[in-house]
Amino acid sequence: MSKKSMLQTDEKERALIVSVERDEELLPYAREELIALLETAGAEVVGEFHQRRNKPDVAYYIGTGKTSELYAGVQDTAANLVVVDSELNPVQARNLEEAVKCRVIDRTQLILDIFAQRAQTREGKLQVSLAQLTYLLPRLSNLYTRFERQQGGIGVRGGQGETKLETDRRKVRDTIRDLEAQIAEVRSIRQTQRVYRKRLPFPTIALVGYTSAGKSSILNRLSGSEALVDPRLFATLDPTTRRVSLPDGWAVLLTDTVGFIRNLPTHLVAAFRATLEETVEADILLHVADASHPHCLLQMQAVHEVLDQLDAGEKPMITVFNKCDLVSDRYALQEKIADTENSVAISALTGEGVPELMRHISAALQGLLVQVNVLLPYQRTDLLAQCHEYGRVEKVEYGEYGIEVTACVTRYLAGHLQNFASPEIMPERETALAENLTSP
Ligand SMILES: Nc1nc2c(ncn2[C@@H]2O[C@H](COP(=O)(O)OP(=O)(O)OP(=O)(O)O)[C@@H](O)[C@H]2O)c(=O)[nH]1
Ligand SMILES: [Mg+2]
Repeated sequence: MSKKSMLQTDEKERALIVSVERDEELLPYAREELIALLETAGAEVVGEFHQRRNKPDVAYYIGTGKTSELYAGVQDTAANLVVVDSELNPVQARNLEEAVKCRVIDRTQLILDIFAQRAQTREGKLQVSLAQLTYLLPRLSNLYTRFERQQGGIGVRGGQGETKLETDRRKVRDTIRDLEAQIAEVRSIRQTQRVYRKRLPFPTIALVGYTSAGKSSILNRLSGSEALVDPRLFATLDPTTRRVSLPDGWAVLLTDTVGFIRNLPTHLVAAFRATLEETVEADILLHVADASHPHCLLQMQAVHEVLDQLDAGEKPMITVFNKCDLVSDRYALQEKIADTENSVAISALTGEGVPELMRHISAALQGLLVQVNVLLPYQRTDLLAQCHEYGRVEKVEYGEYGIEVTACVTRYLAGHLQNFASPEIMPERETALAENLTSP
């Protein structure tokens, strides 16, 4: 990692977590997830404060009484970080930080920080920086307050500090514009690669799902590749595409990408929108869910919400209940499958259910294929080769007028072949052939 992340300092952060939850049932789940996020970011959780309230406090997020308790908690545990399990508005963040005399960050910042640690490609890094700066802009003045408190305000006090704040706001806005321009440039390069990929008439499948559901493990299992698999959250950030051969002879392109999470920060969805949209532009979505997770259905719902935001909610989808090796209640698993259209239970770890998943993929592919009947001129054996490579050839006859081919191919290839559609009657066949020979 070249750049030190916001969270990681030389010492391990000692974090106190704070949450306000209306739904008592959700509390343990939200708590566990926040702890997992903190561990992923490399911090140690030294204490917890939970409050059940209908609505967070406008000024402090938690009530004033709880704020005093939190201040005492910070002193007792020598915490150097308070993490709030929600998105704080700039005023709440400032007030709380002043009251507890400790750095306060929210769940959004924590997730942005993890993304910053994870980003590998130039595009990934640019997108994370953009999300971070967009988040920071309305909160810049908080940083100054923090700085004044820590540094005794020397050099940033009063009017001078204000002027500096304005200058810095301008600088941040300029940097945001610059980042957007750079992202647009990187994107146009990727667009070219994508057009090239689209020219290959392989059907495309995208793995989507909650973070840590096992998407990369499934990519590895199906393609024999070695994408990064990690128990920590958001192991994968940048999309990876692999070719997968199905037992019935078809090949598909399978793309693995960033996982989703409940309340995925809007800044991140916005910054990653292009990457995500490209991914979900696939012909079929493979929605991977962790069947062993106690809140599997809640996680699936969160995934559907993000997909809806990306206008991909209506795509053909196979739901994959993964990690079935960890599920002891097989009856409950069967119920999940029965309740979810086009779903299958697998274990990427043991391979259980993988043949059935392959069958589901093959069946979904059938919906994308069309049967063509063409008469190819002898000069276009390249098209016959493409039918063999990317489709299934059912009949080939070398005749006087050309090569008669019946094949099942993707719609894309069928589009290319339609110029050669085989006419039924001989005189028309001659006309067609003549046209074919003159077409470019
Ligand atoms: N027991 C069991 N563990 C699994 C299975 N599939 C994945 N895992 C584990 O779950 C963890 C997350 O797996 P990944 O494949 O990295 O999950 P992912 O969905 O790609 O996660 P992100 O990239 O972080 O969004 C790893 O520790 C895997 O070893 C499975 O079928 N059974
Ligand atoms: Mg992954």
